[in-house]
Amino acid sequence: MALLNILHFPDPRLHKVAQPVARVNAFIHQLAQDMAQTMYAAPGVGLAATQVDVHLRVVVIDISTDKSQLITLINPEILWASEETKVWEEGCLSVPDIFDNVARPARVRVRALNLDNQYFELEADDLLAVCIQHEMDHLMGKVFVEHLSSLKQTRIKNKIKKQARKASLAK
Ligand code: K1U
Ligand code: ZN
Repeated sequence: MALLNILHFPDPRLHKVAQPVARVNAFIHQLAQDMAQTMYAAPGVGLAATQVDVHLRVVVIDISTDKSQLITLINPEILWASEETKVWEEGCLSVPDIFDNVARPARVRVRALNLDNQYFELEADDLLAVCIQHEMDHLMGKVFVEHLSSLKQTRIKNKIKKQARKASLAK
């Protein structure tokens, strides 16, 4: 197993569109394992392959408190989304220390392949629904801050630049 490097916004590679997985093979098994280890170590509750610079439609999620409910979604598709929306304060491992409110459908039904190459369906609400949609945005090259106003996006970019300047001075 390996810890993978997580790309940080505004890295342009976060905007690449991920390609469908053609075959769930040993490479995908290893990738999913490494992504899960990276997510748990961060720590986070989700990770998309895009965030580790692999542009394939693979997502891992575990919203449990004891790391016991790992879900791997390969080639996920939203089959249904509720009209009702819910606002949730989101964070992102690719945008450290930034949290903001995003409105998304409150419930979704998703279909995906698992690591045994079998389709399964999942209906989700609350944090799981938020997380699935947030990770599927990553696969489309979209970072959650792009749901925010352009004023907020500019402020976030300035804050990140300031953090980077501070970090390079500390070296
Ligand atoms: O995609 C990512 O960067 C992962 C992201 C998922 C997410 C969380 C909350 C709302 C929307 C999407 C994170 O995991 S951010 C870190 C986080 O939320 C968390 C970290 C430790 C314990 C519990 C939550
Ligand atoms: Zn994210």
